[in-house]
Amino acid sequence: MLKEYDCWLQYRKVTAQVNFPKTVFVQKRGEVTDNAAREFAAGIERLLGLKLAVKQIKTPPTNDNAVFLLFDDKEGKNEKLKTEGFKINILQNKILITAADENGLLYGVYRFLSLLANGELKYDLEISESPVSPLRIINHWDNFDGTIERGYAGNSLFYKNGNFNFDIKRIEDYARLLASVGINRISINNVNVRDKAKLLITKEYLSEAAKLAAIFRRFGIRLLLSINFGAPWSLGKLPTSDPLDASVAAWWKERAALIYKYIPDLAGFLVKADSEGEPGPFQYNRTHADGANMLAKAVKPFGGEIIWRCFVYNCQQDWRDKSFDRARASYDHFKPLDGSFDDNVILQIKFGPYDFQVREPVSPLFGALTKTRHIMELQITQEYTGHQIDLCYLPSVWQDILEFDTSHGQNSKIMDLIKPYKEGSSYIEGFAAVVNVGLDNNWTGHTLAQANLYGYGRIIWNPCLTAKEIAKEWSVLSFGKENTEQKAAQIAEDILLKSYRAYEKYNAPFGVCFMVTPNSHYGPNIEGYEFSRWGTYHRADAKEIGIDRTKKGTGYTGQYSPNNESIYEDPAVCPENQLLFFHRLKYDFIMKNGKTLLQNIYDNHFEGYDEAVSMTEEWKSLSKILEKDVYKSVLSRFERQLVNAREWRDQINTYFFRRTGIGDKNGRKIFD
Ligand code: GCV
Repeated sequence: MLKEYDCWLQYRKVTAQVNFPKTVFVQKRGEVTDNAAREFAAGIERLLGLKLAVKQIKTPPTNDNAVFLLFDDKEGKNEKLKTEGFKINILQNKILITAADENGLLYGVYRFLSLLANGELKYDLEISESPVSPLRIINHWDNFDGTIERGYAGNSLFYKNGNFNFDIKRIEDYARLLASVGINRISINNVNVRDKAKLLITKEYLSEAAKLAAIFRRFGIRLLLSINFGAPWSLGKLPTSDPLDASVAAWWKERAALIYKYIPDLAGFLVKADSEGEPGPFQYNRTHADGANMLAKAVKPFGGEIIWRCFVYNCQQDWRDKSFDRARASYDHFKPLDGSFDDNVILQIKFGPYDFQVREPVSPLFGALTKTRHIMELQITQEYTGHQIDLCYLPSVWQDILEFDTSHGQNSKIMDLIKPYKEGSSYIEGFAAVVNVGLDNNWTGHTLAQANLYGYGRIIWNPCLTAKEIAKEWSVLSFGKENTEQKAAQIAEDILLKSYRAYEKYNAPFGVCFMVTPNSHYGPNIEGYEFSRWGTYHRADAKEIGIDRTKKGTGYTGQYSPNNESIYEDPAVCPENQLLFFHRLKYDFIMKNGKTLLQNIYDNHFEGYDEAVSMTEEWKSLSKILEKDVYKSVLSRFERQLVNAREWRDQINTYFFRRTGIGDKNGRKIFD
């Protein structure tokens, strides 16, 4: 029985694999610890039907047969337990969960419960873990009217009609889901801070935000607020928001003091500046370092940080002008500023140079910034990957990103660079991702899209986990492992693992990007962005397609380390899935499999659709096994996905057939 609302925390009844003590001793510390003990007892009650007695202690009794939730007393100094880490020991007469700190204890509790749920507890088991990414952030793009920018799972959990509006129980359940996969920060409002959202940093709204902060706090999650850089002018009625103007700096200091009165442990501000119409320092001829540092000084006395987005580009481009390349923008703006940011500024860089495309290269800023703290931004919500109608399992995307080698040196893959920041090294401090949840009962619209939220938490906790391992974990936790549940879990895992490749095949070919319907970003519109101001062109004509980003073209390849530059410069060695991002090629360009580019485009589109059909068929094999409503809701998404995949296949194939006049070598149907 799958309860969609519970996601991966199903906690179905199991038999204890080890002798289970009836008392929990928990070392006194703070409210996250109290919550960890509550979560432990509640989880055990659901899993084993056992009511535990929870007792607080100062120092652990030595000879009791009990569960112990303890802290490593040498907190911070202990070699083995790193920040937010934990250790689980199952002994003959006791169960020990020892943690470095309060968050670590909570994570240890969830890990223990998932081991029990999966039947993996045994005597002498010892597990020790700590998160690889220090910052594990969720970004909400929720608006105060209750809508969610790029949200596909119902309205906001936080707002309605211009005000806060939330169900405490639901927020608590949400915090539990996030904490169970290790999330430790959350921004609660859209980075486009418009209309009433500008009032979030005023007394009236802060008192409500503080209530949310209190819920998340118990789960070890600190709040971030997205702020509008123009607030001194628009809210404070100052004549300017110039970051170097003393009255502006003073306004922010005062504002920060007010905000921290309401939320003393606020993690800081998230800022989208000079981007897609949002105000920023450029308006005053100031740099982004000027802007970020001014804010950083305002929050510094309270231990706050400024997360400053690098999604800065000209969105008023003239499509006629071929000299300008949007892909260059982040690096061109931010690389020269490396080293000029205060130590409580963290740059948030989208994983690719464009915008969460189905396939694009990893941003050249990673590996290039050595004197500035930074994190990577991902998108869990499926803006370009099917709107949670089409299935697209995103850990497959993220695994490719983590495997990207920034310089082909020693330990220079993205996954190797994730560590706490140290000056002089290009360390990535963690991740932020735009979340995919809303008020839908199953949180994510498509039930299988829950795997993307789960997968985000898991992969940033441990970037060595593969997409396959995560799919397996999620499927078993969600569908179960007894009798027919096992088949459902197996099929869910299988479908998840096929889904990204299928989606990529029927989408824009070989990393050329942006053939989507303008604004909505769902479904094909091959020339939808060709003659617009957004700077995302493919420039297909009768003979060629793609942008030349080599030295002879826009020079974008030069932003990478020399090794990568030479790989991307040459179409013969450039990864084929990004070929058209870097090169302008003739349709008869011969690819590694000996077939032309055009024939590969046709093949992928026929195959992509066929793969969507076969995933649907696999799902149908569960018709007698699954609860009707779960089965039907997912099936109806697959049915819609087939319509979309067919549209992509036929529009792309017809477009290139009309352009070239060359048909499919295998004689499959292309509409003319
Ligand atoms: C929040 C893309 C999206 C926008 C989003 C923007 C951003 O352009 O389409 O909806 O705005 O990215 O990341 O700021």
